[in-house]
Amino acid sequence: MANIIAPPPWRIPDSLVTPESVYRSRRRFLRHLGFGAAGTLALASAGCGNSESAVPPVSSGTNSAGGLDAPAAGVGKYPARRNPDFDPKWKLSDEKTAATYNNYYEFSTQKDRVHRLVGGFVISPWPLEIYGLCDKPWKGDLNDLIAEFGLEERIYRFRCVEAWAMIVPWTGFPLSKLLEKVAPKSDARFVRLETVSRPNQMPSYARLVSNGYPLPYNEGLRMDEAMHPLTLVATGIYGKALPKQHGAPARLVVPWKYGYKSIKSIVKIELVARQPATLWETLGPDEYPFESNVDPAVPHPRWSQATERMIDTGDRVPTLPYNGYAEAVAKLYKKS
Ligand SMILES: Nc1nc2c(c(=O)[nH]1)N[C@H]1C(S)=C(S)[C@@H](COP(=O)(O)O)O[C@H]1N2
Ligand SMILES: [Mo]
Repeated sequence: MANIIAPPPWRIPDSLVTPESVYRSRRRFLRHLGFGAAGTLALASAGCGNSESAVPPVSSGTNSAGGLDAPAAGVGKYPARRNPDFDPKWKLSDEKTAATYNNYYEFSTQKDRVHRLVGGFVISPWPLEIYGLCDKPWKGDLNDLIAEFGLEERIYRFRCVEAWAMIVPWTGFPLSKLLEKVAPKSDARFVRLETVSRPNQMPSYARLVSNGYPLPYNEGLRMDEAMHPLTLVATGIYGKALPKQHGAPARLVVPWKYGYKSIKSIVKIELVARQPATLWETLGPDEYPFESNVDPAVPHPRWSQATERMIDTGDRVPTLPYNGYAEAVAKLYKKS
C-alpha cells in the first residue's frame, strides 16, 4: 500500500480507472469492482491513500506577482441573452452542486476538492493563440474575442464518461466563429486544443506528471466537429463568468461527447492535418478513444453506459445516443 511507484505511461490504463467513490482505497476498489457501478478516472497511485495531502495549498486571491487578480474576462457581459434555439424547457441542475463536483485533474483528482484549490489560479489577463494550418493565425486576449463575437447563453446536457450528468446554462460563443476568423486552409482536418500549463498554480500538476500524465492537458476534434454549431467556447455558466473550477476563463463544451473532450482553461488551438494525440487517448485508447461520442449501447470496458446519474438529485436516467443531440450530429458519423 505504501509504495507509490510511478508506472510508465503505457502501463497506466490497467490501474488508472477505478469505480466511482472508491479511488481512495485499493481494498475498497477491489471489493467494489464486481458491482460494475459508475466509474471514475483516478490517479495511477490512487490505491495508495490520500495522494493529495502532500501537496501544499496555493494561497488564494493573488497572482504570481502577489497582486490581486484582474477582473475575469467578459466583465459586465453577464448574464448574456439566452439563445432561443438552445432553450429546451429542462430543469437545470443545482448550481452549487455543479460548482463543487468537478473534474479538473491539474488541481485535484477528487471532485469535491477542486473548487477549494483553485484560489491561486490566475485567469486574467488571458492570452491565447490560434495557429497552424490557417491563413490568418491570431494571438490576443480572450477579452478581444468576447468583444468581437459577443456572448450568448445556451442550455445543454453534459455527460461525463464516469456516468454522471448535469443540465447547465453555459455562456459563450461558437468555436466556429473563432475558426472562421483565422481562415483555415483546406488541409486543416483537425483541431488540437491545449490547457494552460501552470504547475505553480495547479496543486496536482507535478504529481500527475510524475505519474506519467502527458500534461499539459490537451484534446482534439475533427474539423467538422469543431465547426459544428453546437460546439461552444464557454466563458460563463449560470449567468456569470465561469468559476475557476469549471475551467475559467474559457473552456470547450462539446455536448454530444463525453466530458473529457470539453477541455478547460484553453490557451492554444492548433489546426492540423492529422488526428492529434490527446491526453486521455494516450493514457487509455480502449477506454477513452478520440471520438468518444456518448453512446448508451457501447459500454466502457469496465462499466455500463446505459444510464447516468444526475449530480444533484441522484436520479438515474437513461443515457441517450449522442447525449440527446443525435438529430443534430448523427449525420457527421454516417458511414459512406
Ligand atoms: N484541463 C482539463 N480539462 C478538463 C478536465 C481536466 O481534468 N483538465 N476534466 C474533463 C472532464 S473528465 C470532465 S467530465 C469535465 C468536467 O467539467 P466540470 O467540472 O465543469 O463539470 O471537464 C473536462 N475538462
Ligand atoms: Mo469526465
